[in-house]
Amino acid sequence: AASRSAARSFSSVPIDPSWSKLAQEELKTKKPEDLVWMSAEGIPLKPVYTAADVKTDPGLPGAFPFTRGPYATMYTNSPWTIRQYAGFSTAEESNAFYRQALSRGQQGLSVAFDLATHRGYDSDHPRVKGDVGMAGVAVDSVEDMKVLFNGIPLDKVSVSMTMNGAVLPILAMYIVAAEESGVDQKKLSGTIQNDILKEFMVRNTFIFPPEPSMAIIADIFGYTAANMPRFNSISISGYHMQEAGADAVLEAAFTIADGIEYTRAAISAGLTVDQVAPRFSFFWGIGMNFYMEIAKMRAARRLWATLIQEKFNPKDSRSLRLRTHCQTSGWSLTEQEPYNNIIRTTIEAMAAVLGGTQSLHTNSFDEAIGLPTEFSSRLARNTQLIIQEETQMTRVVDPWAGSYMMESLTADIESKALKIIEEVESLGGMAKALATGMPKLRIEESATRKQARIDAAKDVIVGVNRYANKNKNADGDVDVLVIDNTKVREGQVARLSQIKSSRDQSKVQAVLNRLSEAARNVSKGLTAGKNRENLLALAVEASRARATVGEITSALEGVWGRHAPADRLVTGAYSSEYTRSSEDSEVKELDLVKHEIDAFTQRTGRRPRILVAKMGQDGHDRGAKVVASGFADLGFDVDVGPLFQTPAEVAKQAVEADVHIVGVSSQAAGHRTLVPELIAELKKVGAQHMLVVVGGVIPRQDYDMMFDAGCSAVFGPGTRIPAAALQLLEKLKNVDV
Ligand code: DCA
Repeated sequence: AASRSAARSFSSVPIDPSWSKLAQEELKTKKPEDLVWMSAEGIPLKPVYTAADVKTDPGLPGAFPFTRGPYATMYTNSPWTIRQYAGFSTAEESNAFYRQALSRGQQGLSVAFDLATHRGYDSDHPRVKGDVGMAGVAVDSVEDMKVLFNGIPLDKVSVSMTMNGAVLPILAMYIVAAEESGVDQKKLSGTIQNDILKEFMVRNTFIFPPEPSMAIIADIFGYTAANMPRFNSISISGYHMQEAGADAVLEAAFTIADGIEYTRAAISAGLTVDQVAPRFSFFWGIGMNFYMEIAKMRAARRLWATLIQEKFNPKDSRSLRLRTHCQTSGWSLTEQEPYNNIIRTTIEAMAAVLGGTQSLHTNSFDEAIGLPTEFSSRLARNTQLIIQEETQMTRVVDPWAGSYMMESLTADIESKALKIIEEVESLGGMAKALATGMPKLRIEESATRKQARIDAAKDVIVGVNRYANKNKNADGDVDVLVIDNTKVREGQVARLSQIKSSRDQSKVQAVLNRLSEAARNVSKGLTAGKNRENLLALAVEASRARATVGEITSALEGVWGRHAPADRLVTGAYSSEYTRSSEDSEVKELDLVKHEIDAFTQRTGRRPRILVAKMGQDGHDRGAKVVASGFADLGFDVDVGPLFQTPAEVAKQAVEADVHIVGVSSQAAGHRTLVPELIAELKKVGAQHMLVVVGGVIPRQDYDMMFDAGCSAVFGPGTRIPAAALQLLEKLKNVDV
């Protein structure tokens, strides 16, 4: 298949003629052009590069345009920060984990919050029953935050917090927790993610509508610029775009475009570029396309420097310097043969390091199966320690500079990304572009194509679509962390009621009223510092008074409302990529699916209909979207449910749409609580005949629990869409519909 697709197009890619002659002898019947490989980004990778391919001098590290790194000496003087992202249900457990990790080589902290906290709900809220303590630590008030950092010197250890939706209460509680442990906010070093644009694009842990969300960010910029000089006020994130299926060019382009939009937001709020941009930081996902990832990081640094210079003309050169965190790709991890993931992560970590990252998280090998254990976390951390301390890779700055291939690839990514950035700018910048749906659709289209390439085995994944181990249990069962979500919730609820009974209620109410007043002023278009109070300053006061995350959020939500996204589905991308590149056997499989669908339609008078549902606060919807697009392209009728549903809401929609199948997508362990509840709700409304299937990150250990609860099938990561469709059509034969 590889040579067939290569032969299709690339006679126009210039290949060195002298080399072509040499190559021709070895190639026999093939042509040198047949060796050109087209990447997902639409960049041809040639078998050989020469000096003629290099058009740009990368300059020196630490100097404009920073292609080779933000610092002159890079790792030769100070290596990247080993910063593992973690959070375990309760503040106590997480604190113990952080302290142990720091004593064993970790250098900075990175806090994962649970989904309830992300979405601004206290742990006692009925909507978040399945979410409390899942995929991160539950924080309801400053008391939880104090436990979280107990015994950790916050003036020395830098702390990154992945928080976007509930960014005001969380950053405020961090400031107050530090203050009450004797560390002034001036001394705090670290990063708050605070990147709401990508939430609207891909990650979905927003709370408020876009406009007030941008006002919150500008207020955080203003507050940190004045009070927290060592703190990075934002982590502008491409990572989640890559996880949602964006290729390297889309990831770089949309992320830089976001950064430009944030700079503009700061300037409209009365700040200067040099007050904010030096404390902007970035965040890349690093996948398996090794050269591409290194080139992406180099290209992005150059793009940022060039565009910020051109658009905002800063005086401080630090405004031009792109500093970044990287995380190895969660998407690239497979449930099948999970130990392969250690190898993948190592290679990705090397790409991040050779690309010049400032800070790095390496994934645990079991993350496609469940939440990481202590064992898998240790291996992940050691992966970085080994690269940092055993390989001597830190001894040279940007060793790829001057590589014909790397300089050429860097320039290719730069020019392709620049075109997309210009397209976004011509729509009026990222906020406006988002409103048109363009970035989201581009990413979803890229994701769907990628899935089709994998299903057609055009992109090889060892152990999944090639070289699969027939003996499924060869590696034994991998341990996963099981969280007793009910117990975590009970503990949180007890602490909440204790706080609420011991605080000065009138003081809390007074500051919450001021927050609502400030929110109203935001809606009137007033600017912080001049004619209204700064939202973060108010959240700090509220946190000191022991207001909770949920209360601070509600005070604002009462004015702004909660954002409900409109949804669109990509069509055609799956089937076009699939048929274009498939082996005959795979095309036959598609024909079989079509045949079965026709048979079903004849039997029942309508096409098979599936509702793809997301329950709880887990906003990861790439899987759900790809499945929905794929099934629609195969000929199913597909309904896509809104995000953040309760089981009862899903059951209601399933009945209203009269579907045959409810497909639940679960990425954050909520299925243990939510799937049994959904099945009970379906029974209640007389829809027990509907097939319920679950897909996503479902640990093997949970499969029996899912089947016992009444699920018809469980589809883990790596499931091919046509295979899943055939299995469901087979099951529908036994259902009276
Ligand atoms: N020579 C001299 N000083 C150096 C060198 C060098 N070669 N390299 C780094 N430094 C300095 C930096 O200037 C910085 O000092 P500062 O605090 O006064 O600015 C300090 O050493 C730390 O280095 P830095 O590169 O800023 O690394 P981190 O503190 O780890 O920050 C950054 C990395 C990406 C900027 C930050 O936003 C971050 O940690 N992000 C993580 C986001 C995250 O965890 N997300 C989770 C998903």
